[in-house]
Amino acid sequence: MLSLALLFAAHAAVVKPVAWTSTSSAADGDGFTYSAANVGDGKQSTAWVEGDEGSGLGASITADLGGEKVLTGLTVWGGFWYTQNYWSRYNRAKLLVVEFSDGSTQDFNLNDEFKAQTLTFAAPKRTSTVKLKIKGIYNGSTFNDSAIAEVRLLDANPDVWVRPTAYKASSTFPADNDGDYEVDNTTDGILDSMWCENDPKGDGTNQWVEYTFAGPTPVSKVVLRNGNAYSFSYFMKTNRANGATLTFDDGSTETLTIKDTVAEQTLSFPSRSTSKVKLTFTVVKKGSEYNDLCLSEFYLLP
Ligand SMILES: [Ca+2]
Ligand SMILES: [Ca+2]
Repeated sequence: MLSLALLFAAHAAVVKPVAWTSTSSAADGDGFTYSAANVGDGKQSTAWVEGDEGSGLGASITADLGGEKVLTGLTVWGGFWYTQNYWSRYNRAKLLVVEFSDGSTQDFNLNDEFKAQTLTFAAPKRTSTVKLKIKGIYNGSTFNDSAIAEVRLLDANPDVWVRPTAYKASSTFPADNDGDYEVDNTTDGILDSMWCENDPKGDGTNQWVEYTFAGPTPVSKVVLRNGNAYSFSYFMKTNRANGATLTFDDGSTETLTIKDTVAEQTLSFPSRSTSKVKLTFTVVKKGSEYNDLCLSEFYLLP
């Protein structure tokens, strides 16, 4: 039973709430907003921060699903993820109580880690709302305010994309205060997490990433977010791909023309069955500030 539940969590489709609300939120300022909507904007760097007098114990956020859905769990980016330094300065949830629309609850103990954590429900749950209430905290070093950066609600439907079982890259930029730059950041649904190359001399041309599947799988399109998709401004500052070659496990290739846009794009090619796909960047558009090629999101679909 347990392994089945874990399997659901690892291969579940994401349920998008119609709205997030909170019991309180901190006043916006210094270019930051702290409303509950920030936990559903697809960015780890934006967070809900509660606005209570105290530490945030008892504060909650609620997702309105717009009707009943069956959920199997959720993935939470606990704390304020603007940078790892900010993360350590704000309170993080230690005990999170998940409450459903029928009033039933389940408690989850979170690790104090700068990492997304997937919480799997005891059984698939039919509900129209999901409330996350902070009942225990890890203390921040500077601010006595609790934060949650992002929440993704999961159902039992399989992914519509092909989930890789392994990732590889020609090079990877070392982790810094903003987090890491590993290839699996391209399939986490988060716009401001990404793979970036670490070729000290080049602009990213001929660098590559590779996605391996559990076995031969039909693929005929990719959905991607090019470059650094944190914002238009960061997109323009950072190298992004304008062309690439897909190489399949039989050695055959397809040429991709990638648009120079921060918006999501879908590119199609003749369908084939393959157990891995290598994406080699052939045309790179230089950013105005950082000479590193990045890719924020990349999904292969049947
Ligand atoms: Ca966010
Ligand atoms: Ca990402």
